[in-house]
Amino acid sequence: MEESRIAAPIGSALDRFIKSKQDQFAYASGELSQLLRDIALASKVVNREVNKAGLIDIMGAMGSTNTAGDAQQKLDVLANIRFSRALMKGGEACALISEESESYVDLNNSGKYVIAIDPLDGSSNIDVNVSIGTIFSIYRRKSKEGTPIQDQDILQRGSEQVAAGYILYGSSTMLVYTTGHGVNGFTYEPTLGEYFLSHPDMKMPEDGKIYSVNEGSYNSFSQPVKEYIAYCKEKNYTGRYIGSLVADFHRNLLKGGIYIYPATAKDPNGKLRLMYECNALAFVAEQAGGKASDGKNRILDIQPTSLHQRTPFYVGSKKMVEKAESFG
Ligand code: P6P
Repeated sequence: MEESRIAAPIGSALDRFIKSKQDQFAYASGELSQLLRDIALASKVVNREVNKAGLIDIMGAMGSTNTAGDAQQKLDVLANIRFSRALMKGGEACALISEESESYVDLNNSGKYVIAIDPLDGSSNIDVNVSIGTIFSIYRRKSKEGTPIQDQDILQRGSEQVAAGYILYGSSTMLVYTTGHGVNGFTYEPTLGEYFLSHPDMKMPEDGKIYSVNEGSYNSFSQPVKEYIAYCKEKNYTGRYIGSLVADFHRNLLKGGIYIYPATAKDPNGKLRLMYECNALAFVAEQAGGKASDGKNRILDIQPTSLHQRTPFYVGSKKMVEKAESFG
């Protein structure tokens, strides 16, 4: 039996796990290994910064510099720098799409991959010690290596992702990713500086009783969204909304549930970004047996027309998303 068909034992290190699954990745496993190693490396640095942010904030309150004497950078800018540098040095990515950069960043190397990333989603929650996350998508470039990056490399449908995932900086830090053959979760062991398989073959419960939506915007929701919320209340579902997409998504992945960020008066196309938030989580959700749409259309089928375009986002347990969609 091919090694990739054998379930990797809990506790497998990330690198070894990737190598054991190499025939599941359409391209050279070494390239994926390097890409995930680059992302994991940056996440370890961000994790360290996030975990001491509170302390530095306290110190920073005493002056405009942190204990190291550096001007304190906003963590999401710092995270963007860390991920950009790691990917540039790793050499496998030729371009980077980031929430923190207006245009894509040409990494000026012969890499075969394009990365879309939200370096630190929910960073405003750091001050109140709420979990935050990094969200990433990995695409294969379409144009010939060594030629200038083209729109066809950048504006790809979510269905073109070759890998995607997130890092959750929470009570423990986790890396969850898919290459299109299921979803696996790794927990970071800081004393060893390594991610270890803790959640093999993750499956999102087909149904659930948790709904995540910011009801503060209720008055500007469409009638169908209001009707679905009323349905959840009639069914005595639990409302859980952390205000941190990765944290809400991860809980719903484990326990079953739905996260909805619909169109609102303030954000008529929804608040969340297709390229570096929704596509990655939609890929993970589908690979775990869940569903993701904009309320009507499959997220992964949406053809992007601009880097930072927004979309309404319904993601979670398949039956819950289908029920929400059924209200029109
Ligand atoms: P609101 C954080 O800014 C974020 O992008 C997601 O992580 C989170 O789910 C959402 O926005 C919160 O937005 O409008 O409910 O505060």
